[in-house]
Amino acid sequence: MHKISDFRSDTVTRPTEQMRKAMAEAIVGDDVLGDDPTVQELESMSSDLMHKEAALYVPSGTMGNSIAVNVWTRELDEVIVEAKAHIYNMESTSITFISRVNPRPLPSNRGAMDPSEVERNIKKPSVHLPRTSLICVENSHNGWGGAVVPMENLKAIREVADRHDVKIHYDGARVFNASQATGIPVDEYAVIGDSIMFCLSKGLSAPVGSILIGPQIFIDQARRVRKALGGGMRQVGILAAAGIVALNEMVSRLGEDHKRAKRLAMEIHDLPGINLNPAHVETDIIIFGFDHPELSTDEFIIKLKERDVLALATTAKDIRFVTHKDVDDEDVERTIAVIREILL
Ligand code: TLP
Repeated sequence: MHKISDFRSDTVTRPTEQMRKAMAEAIVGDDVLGDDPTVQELESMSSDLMHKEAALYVPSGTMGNSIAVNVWTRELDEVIVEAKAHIYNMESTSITFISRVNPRPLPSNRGAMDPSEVERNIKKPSVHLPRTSLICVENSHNGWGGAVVPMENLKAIREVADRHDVKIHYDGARVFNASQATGIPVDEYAVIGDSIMFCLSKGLSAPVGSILIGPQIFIDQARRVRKALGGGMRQVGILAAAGIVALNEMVSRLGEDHKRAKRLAMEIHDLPGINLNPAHVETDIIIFGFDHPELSTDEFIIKLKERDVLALATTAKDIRFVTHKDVDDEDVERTIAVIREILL
């Protein structure tokens, strides 16, 4: 009997045995009072890794991004975001809800915004116009099917930001995937952002948690905002212990996920109803357009589920599969066979 092959997200990954052991044995303190040694170890490992001054353990990527926007902006400001960015589309309007700033979405080429368009959208503040205080970049880019935004593009946007004294927040939920795909070390990506957030709970398989990293003065304020949002956690070294294992053990295996995503994409891209360029599958995410003469997107998802394959419809016309450590080669081969059976 096969198991359920769950491709909905890399967030579904279960903690490893090593993580569970580390969690059981974690030395803890009260992190809101600032004395949980395991959280401190995870935070200093993270800031060292990214070559920045300080880091803050937060419950989720959404909270990390929300805090960053809040610290870098004030009311009446504007934030430039890429039109399909997670921070703009998938975080329940946190930019406006929490920080009451105006998002300015810009189009892109697979996540890479045109630097001159970015520059054109930096406002000269006036009584009519908001001040542009922040640009958000995302890499790898979830909404663009795990696309890796080219480093030259990110550097050009950094130059624009520097010319106009605007900050950059880097949503690096999957920066380790980008780094595995390109061979560029994560700290080189981190240089692009004044702050960067990465997730421990996606491909890296920790049960909970993300890290926000930046200058000490930014993190000091971020810590206060985290508390205000209810994100101060007490003996949370229990969870941070799994994060330490994630950073030590799980980064180097992400390439396996990318290979499996590529294999799946290569085998299904030319089936009826699927609109997918396998060359666009660069990391662990596959997003394809679905337009079948007999099956709606929802019907296709249901047929997959009846065969113990889980995927997500991200829009009425798009479907997402994500590979991760809990779907192995056998899951991928079985899923290819299931998709062929449904569509042919
Ligand atoms: N993405 C989740 C869902 O929200 C869609 C997923 O399954 O991929 N930035 C990026 C680029 C993300 O992909 C996500 C999560 C987040 C931020 C937010 O992280 P969490 O879920 O920890 O709040």
